[in-house]
Amino acid sequence: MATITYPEQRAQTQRPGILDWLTTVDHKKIGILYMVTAFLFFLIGGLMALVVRLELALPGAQFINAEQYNRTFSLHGTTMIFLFAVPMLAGIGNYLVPLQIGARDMAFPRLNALSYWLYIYGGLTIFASYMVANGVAQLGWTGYPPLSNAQYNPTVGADLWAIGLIIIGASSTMGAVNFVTTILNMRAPGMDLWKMPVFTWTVLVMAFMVLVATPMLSGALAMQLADRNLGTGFFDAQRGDPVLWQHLFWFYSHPAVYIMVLPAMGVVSEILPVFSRKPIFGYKAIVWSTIAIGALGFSTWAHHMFTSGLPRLLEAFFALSTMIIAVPTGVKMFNWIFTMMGGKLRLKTPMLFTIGFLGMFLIGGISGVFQAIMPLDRQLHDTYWVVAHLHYVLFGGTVFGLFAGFYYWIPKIFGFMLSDRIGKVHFWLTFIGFNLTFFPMHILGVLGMPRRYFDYPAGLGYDGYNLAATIGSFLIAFATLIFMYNVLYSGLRRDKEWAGDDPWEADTLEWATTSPPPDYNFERIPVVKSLRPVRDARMALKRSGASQD
Ligand code: HEM
Ligand SMILES: [Cu+2]
Repeated sequence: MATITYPEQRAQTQRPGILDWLTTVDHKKIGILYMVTAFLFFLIGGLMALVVRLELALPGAQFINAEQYNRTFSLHGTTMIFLFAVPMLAGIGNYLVPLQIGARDMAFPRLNALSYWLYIYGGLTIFASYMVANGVAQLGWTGYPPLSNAQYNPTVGADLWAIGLIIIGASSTMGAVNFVTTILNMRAPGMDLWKMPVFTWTVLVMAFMVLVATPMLSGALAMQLADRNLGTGFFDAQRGDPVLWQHLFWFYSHPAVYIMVLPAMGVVSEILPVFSRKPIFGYKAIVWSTIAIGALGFSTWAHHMFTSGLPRLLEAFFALSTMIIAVPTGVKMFNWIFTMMGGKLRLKTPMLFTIGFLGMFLIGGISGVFQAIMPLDRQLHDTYWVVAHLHYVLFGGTVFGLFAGFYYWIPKIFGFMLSDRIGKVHFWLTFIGFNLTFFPMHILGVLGMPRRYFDYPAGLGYDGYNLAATIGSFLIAFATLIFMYNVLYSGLRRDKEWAGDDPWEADTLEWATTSPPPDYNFERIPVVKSLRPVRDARMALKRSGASQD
């Protein structure tokens, strides 16, 4: 296997200029562009969250009015879901999938670049509504009618919101076509589907979900645009049915939760075995449960609509299907726990974030089962309980998984190790800040504090919990600054700690090439004989007594 070190390789290739980045069709560069852009949107969405939390720190209006509040939290939700979480995972997938399957690039490199640039275009369209007077949509991230009907919200902001989302949908559909084709057709010799790394599996299932779910949202948005601008009445209470929007929206947006969470589950499934020094427990069970989640994910959407007056029988169906989907998730949980049991755990930063993921996602999953119980949901619906639940899933799950992945793969992507000491500070501050922010929201929800309100009266027992949540959110922000400092510090210091090809003694093919990989990924396409080809090579080398450089 090639063992050119990073500095030598850097000397061989020229430093890439800005034009090189703007015109690139290399999946690795596109992956990095995706990740950097999505991280910027995470910062922007995070700033909006801080504004929301500052407003709610104390009872009474603080520094923004109700309308500004509505815009801010709406754009926070939209940004975090559509411009941060989904594209960030597409970025990691873009970078890693070809490497993990031993391919030289994605199947359609130009389409890949087009997906990325459409994502920018869609993001700018959504944010362009800031430039228009009264422009920014304030419909929540769900755009429910009647609020989104023209007579209640005649601004062009709601149109830009919908158009931007349609563009983003086109981008992720193209990305999904690319992933499916790449994974099904371009695997290294010997890598049948059952020797494919779990992360690649999760990206495959995620891509199928995108292909099925996204057209539903795009169609619904087009109908909403027609209602607003062409005088149709699909979602009008007199001529059409506002609840139809809810069905179409959640037919996309419930699967979207798994679109955001499955690849994060893939990330932790890569890290757990490597940092437990054991093979993953029950590989096939993990893959089958991924497929099951992908399929069942389409049968639960109306659990978001228990208060919209569905027929009782339908409600019962959706309550049941929601509880059933907890089963494959539980299967995974046990697989992960058994992977750690009896292993030699290495508690480095990637592993800490992975364990954080397991705990936080478990809490989010359990609070979700609470909401599946219809009579209970009548009480919890549209309270802060839901805000707590969704952040335990999307922050505790996706974001913790992402940070685990960053600490694990940045050495591969850039060639240097991140400081583990600073990483641990980052982890603990995030962990404490996260729980301080979102755990009290469960209690606020049970006490009846409604979500999406810009204020609350004193004396209802809300004050202390809200203040705690605001303090926690600033801890998260501080932790994120520490992460950025870590990347800069570890990357810019003179005595950088070089990663080498395989710093973690890992299993999967991305560790078989140099860090960072050359343009063509692999000098020779590796031949795969098991689930852990890099470990096989390492063991063979050890047996033959040769020293590994
Ligand atoms: C950086 C830390 C974060 C903080 C402090 C935070 C805070 C909040 C708060 C307080 C709300 C409720 C606003 C309201 O109901 O009036 C909210 C809503 C929301 N957040 Fe976050 N959030 C954070 C990160 C995230 C992340 C990472 C995601 C997704 C990946 C996310 C997705 C959402 C969504 C979808 C909503 C619902 C918006 C709506 O109801 O329309 N948040 N956030
Ligand atoms: Cu759902």
